[in-house]
Amino acid sequence: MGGMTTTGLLWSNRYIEHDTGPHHPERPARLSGIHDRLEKAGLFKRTLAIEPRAVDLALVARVHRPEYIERFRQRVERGLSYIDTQECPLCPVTFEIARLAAGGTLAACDAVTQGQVRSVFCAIRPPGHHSEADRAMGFCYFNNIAIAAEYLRHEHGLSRVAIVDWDVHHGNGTQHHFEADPSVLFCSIHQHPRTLYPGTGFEWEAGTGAGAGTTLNCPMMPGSTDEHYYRAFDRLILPKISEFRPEFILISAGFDAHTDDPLANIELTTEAFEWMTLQTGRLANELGCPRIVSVLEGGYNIDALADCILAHVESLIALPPA
Ligand code: OKP
Ligand code: ZN
Repeated sequence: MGGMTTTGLLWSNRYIEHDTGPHHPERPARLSGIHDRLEKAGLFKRTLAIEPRAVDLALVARVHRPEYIERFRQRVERGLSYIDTQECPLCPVTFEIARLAAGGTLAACDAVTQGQVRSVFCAIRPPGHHSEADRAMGFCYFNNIAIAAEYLRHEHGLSRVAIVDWDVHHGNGTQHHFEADPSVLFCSIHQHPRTLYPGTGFEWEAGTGAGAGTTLNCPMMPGSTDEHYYRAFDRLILPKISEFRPEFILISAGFDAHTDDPLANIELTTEAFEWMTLQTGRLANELGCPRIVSVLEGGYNIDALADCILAHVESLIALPPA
């Protein structure tokens, strides 16, 4: 298989245009920093370039209330400086770039389902996993991964989609959207909610109604290391995915559990992200579902972020063919 392009890279310089102001951790430099590192490693040559498009708002409306979508659009149009919280600042193109972020994940899903590549990493911002049906939260405006999962279910007709969220913060928006839905498995590993934003993601949050059992939360104590994460993956997350037998795996790939990240207190090395990627990919092969789309969420130390993304994409490329 030498030389065959198996991995796509969704990239657009337009994601740099979402301007969060001078002191915000979720800043444009996150992406420019990644670019230089990936370029030097030759990654743009070893992956298939995938271009984003602006998401159709009807697809956003599967996840967000039309009132919220309209309020977001209008606040940007009126030049207001934030939406719902000052942690979610607005600039003149925030609405447009948020549409491009969600649309990017859909373009990635298309490339994978059409068989152009077996996996895609989406280097997008703003992130999405905290945003709820009717509000922006924690740097997130549109829930990119939830919009992608709904798209796979309804536009591509899939029956079972698994989401693995290893951002250090709990993906509250994603969990709440799929909590009662048995067709989407949501597994999150994050710093314990008693010690970190957003304060949800306890292990007893395990799904509701028909969705009972298709939410899995693995809260991790501050100071947790690679070994603690490996144990949670081996004992809880991988068996859960196995049992669910997904047709497609989406990763909410935040890299802020890295030990050098300024926003949290988990102590992962770069190798842990490589390991989690390889384990997820190998399991996907075993299940006969090699299709993976990974979507950037957090990661706020730019050097660590670039290292981790490089390791993550290299691991996607290195996965044995299904
Ligand atoms: C976004 B993502 C408490 C500060 C919390 C929000 C952090 C959002 C992280 N007032 N700040 O999950 O990386
Ligand atoms: Zn995070």
